[in-house]
Amino acid sequence: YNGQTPGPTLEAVEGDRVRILVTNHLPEPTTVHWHGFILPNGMDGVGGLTQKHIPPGETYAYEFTLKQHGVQMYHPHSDEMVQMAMGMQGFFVIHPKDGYKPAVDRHFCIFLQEWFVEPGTSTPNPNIMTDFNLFTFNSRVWPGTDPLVVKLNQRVRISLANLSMDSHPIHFHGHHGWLVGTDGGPVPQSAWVPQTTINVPPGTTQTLEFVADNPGDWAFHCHKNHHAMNVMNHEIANLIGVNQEGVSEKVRSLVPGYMAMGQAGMHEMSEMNMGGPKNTLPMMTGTGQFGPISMGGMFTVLKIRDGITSYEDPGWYKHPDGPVASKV
Ligand SMILES: [Cu+2]
Repeated sequence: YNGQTPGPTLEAVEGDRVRILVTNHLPEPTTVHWHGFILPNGMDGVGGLTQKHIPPGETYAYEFTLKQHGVQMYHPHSDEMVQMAMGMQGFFVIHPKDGYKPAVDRHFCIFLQEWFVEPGTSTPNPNIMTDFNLFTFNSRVWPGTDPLVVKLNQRVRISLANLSMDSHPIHFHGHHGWLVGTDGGPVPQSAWVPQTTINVPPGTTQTLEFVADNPGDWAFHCHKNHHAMNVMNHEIANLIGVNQEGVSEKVRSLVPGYMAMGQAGMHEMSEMNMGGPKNTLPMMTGTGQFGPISMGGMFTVLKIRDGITSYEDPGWYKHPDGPVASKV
């Protein structure tokens, strides 16, 4: 949308009347569905059912009044499988007309996505149904994901949206938070459920709120372990505990450069870059102040700091008072 994925985050206030012009620059028809909106049926954007598909080159108008508040999505309802797999999706945040209670200081929006990009190619393959190889926050994999920079004691909202084929249980460290809203609207405060992991099923948004009262660098990631890694072959043999002594030399006489790996686990993958076809990524990557972080995919760092004056990346946490686990 507008040359980017996710598309631009649209923001408006409950009660606003909005008019959205959609010009189809695709080589095939499309529509835009306003996911979770209470609106007139003819504005719902389901091609063939509630409107004509928008032909290539034409502009259609959607116009409706926002009768609700919450974090919603927009996406095509015309050749959905291909168009969503190619990245057509975006947030539409409707703010409450009376403000948030309690007031919120920082609000992040993160789209959870999965892709299959054949190594050496650059076009996502929409025909893949289960075995994806790239898992992204706002179309980026760790360590290219943005850090979530927050001032100490701020009240933070993180809205998570999912139009992929799998659920994504998003886990955050060092804090307890609450599920405060979905694409079905706000959850009354009396019903807030304490959480450290928010599961985000396909076709939903889930909004997490917490008070950032514990300074540090806190991991923030999908808890499906294969989703917090980059491209890997899922059909390799399991070599954990297998004595590979002498095997490397024998195989190397047939396959130059062969390395036997995996006997003790996969950590060694995070310390070497084995190279690969163009446009591929190491399976585990990113380096912190204490060594390789051995993650990828849906992973970023929530950086909570006292005394910062901007939201630029403040670098690694310096542990001024706190202990750090170390050799005894
Ligand atoms: Cu996931």
